[in-house]
Amino acid sequence: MVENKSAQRYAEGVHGTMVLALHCLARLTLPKGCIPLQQRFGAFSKRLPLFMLCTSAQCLPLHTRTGSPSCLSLHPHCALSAHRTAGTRSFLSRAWELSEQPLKKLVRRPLRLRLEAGAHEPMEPVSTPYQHSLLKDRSQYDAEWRRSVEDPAGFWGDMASNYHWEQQFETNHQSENFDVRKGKIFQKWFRGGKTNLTYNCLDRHIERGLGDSPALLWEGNEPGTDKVLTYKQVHAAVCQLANWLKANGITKGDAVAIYLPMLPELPIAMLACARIGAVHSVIFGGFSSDALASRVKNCEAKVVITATGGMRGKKAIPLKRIVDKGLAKVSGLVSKVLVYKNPDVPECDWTDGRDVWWQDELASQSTDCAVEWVESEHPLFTLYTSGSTGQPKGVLHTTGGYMLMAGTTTRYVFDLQPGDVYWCTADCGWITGHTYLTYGPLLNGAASVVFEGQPTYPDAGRVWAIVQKYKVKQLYTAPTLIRALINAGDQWVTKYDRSSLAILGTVGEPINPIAWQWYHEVVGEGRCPIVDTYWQTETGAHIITPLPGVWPQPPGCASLPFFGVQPVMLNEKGEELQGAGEGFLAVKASWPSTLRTLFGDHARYETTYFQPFKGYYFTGDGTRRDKEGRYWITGRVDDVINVSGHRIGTAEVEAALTEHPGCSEAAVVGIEHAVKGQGLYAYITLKEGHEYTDALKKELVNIVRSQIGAFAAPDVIHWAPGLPKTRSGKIMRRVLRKIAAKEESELGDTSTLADPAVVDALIANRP
Ligand code: 6R9
Repeated sequence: MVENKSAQRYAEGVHGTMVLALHCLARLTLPKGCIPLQQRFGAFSKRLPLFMLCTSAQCLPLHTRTGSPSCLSLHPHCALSAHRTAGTRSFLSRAWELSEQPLKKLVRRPLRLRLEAGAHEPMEPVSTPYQHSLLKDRSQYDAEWRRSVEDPAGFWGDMASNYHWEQQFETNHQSENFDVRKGKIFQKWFRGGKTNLTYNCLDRHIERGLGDSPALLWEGNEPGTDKVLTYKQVHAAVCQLANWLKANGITKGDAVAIYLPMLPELPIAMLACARIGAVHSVIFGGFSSDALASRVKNCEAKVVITATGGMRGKKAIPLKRIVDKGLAKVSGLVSKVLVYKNPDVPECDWTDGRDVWWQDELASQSTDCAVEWVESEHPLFTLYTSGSTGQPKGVLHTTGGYMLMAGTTTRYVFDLQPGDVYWCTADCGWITGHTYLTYGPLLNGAASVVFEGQPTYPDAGRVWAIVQKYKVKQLYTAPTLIRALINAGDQWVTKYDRSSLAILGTVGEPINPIAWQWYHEVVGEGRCPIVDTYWQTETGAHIITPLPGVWPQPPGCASLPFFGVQPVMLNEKGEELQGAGEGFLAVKASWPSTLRTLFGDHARYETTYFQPFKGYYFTGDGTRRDKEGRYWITGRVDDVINVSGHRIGTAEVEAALTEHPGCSEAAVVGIEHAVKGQGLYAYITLKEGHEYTDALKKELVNIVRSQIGAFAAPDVIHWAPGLPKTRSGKIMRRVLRKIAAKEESELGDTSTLADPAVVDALIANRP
């Protein structure tokens, strides 16, 4: 039982939502509208004498376990406290319920409420003692940040001296136009400089005697399968592949598509491209053949590097088969497919003349390959990400600025130093696997863990077994995985030695405070600062992030800008808001790793990022800023949904659904999901003559799987003979979101709907 003295109540605003969390003891009279847990959970709830009220109307207790005291997963954006129960390291979390109107009013007024003597406010910043190796304290950060924005060329010029430049850049190396009214948007960093990212990741360390240190620590899908590659070994493999690429006609500026599982060959392929100035485009192994084809076509890849297949838990993914299918749709473009024979998935089809084996071809290549020195603004990679229209965007990053931000953020945010064992659980198919699995750690001479498998295979202890095995010092992962591991139970964590851990990071979506606290308390035993890093594919590197040990960290807060980044909070009119409040998150000036364009579509680049608020880069996210100037990211404000930290454009999913011959119209919205953060909820209108059946639901889900990938499959299909549209024919997504969230009492004004009756029909039709 939770002891009386530890009962707490507080109200906290996060995500613009005022939340009143009531931790009631059984004796307390419940306010109207609060449903006792007992009622919801039956006998299990007897161990949770707690009640919660939430005005966001989104907070529902979603997961329970009947084992030892455990956590309930909650609405990911809500602030809530958790405290340890006597005698166990587990947390009891709180269930949330909807409150009724009078209480809402009460809650909305002050930010924090104290409702009972002895209550305390648990969401205070957490101080986790840690001595940062570069920054003494907050005032040093303040001074350096100020210099970085007042004298960007000087500041980044100094930082750049940590890297090798074959040709020194000019003193005044930086220029930009961030304002569409003044002409074309551009950003240039390190003008006149020539460098090479792979040289800086590998050769530089070998030259200073780190050649025999581990660079990549590969952990295979099956426990017990592993491989250590030193800097020298990675260098040799990179050179062999770089030589093969050259021998096959790839030169500076050519595009190479990479579709590989998480084998060491994946970062090696990226580094090989960068060594010769080729532009890599990594396509996530979860993408379907259609998605692969559209990306290969868009980036104009001449070569595809793939594998026979890859293992995810017990499942084999036939990557080569997907490539064959995809390339059939873009015939004539790709001249060579280099196939890594993965012994776990040995079979695949073969196209003579086009397909060649990695193992055969590379063995005869030299392990030395001259570096191609490239201008600082030479393209490094394109990476496709979802936007608010159907067509994915090819985000293009260039060499010098990206290198500087990748190296510097990794050094400061993870306090990463040569020899550290660092593990980022992301796949290289996403930006995090580029900046913080490959380039950032290698630029800093660290050992980066590359994990092929699934974090819960063969059991829920795998992550912690890997931490113990490699003595991981910095662990970087996503809130969705943290939530999944919370649900598995603390015993999986505590079974393994985590004493090597020093810093814990998260990325991909706002982290709910309960997940934050579990990560801090259970995983890190209260010793490890948590860095909740906010950034995007487009920003190339962290832009708002804590720095470990430099200031106390409130759970769920991305906090302060990294060096060189000037965030602003804007209102709808694009005016900068001062002080505490809430608004749109934008950035005022260029930082070194800003995306330079969308490949082949500079106009879309300007429209997407620079048109919405003139003079600013618009992130697409909302933010809250507290009176201490800290930023709390509140999530996307556009039609992009964040599922398990993966960005999915609603328009992309809608386009796939309407490919079905029976589908007349589709509208997709996000719903809260306990583990994934957000899930996809699709409203479907069928064409005349088609029947609303369960079999058809399956077909619709399958079409999304095949056009985009399984991770984008809708969680719910809601039959919608009519959609709520304005008289001008625009779908009112707000109404769809409310119905999906079962918040129809909060639909708001529907008077502009062409046919308000469709709303009732949709509610009646709810699956
Ligand atoms: C790195 C990455 C970017 C979107 C971004 C935002 C969300 C990422 C976050 C976060 C709150 C954080 N996001 N990190 N939201 N707190 N620490 O995830 O890139 O796949 O392009 O997604 O993810 O909504 O706009 P990407």
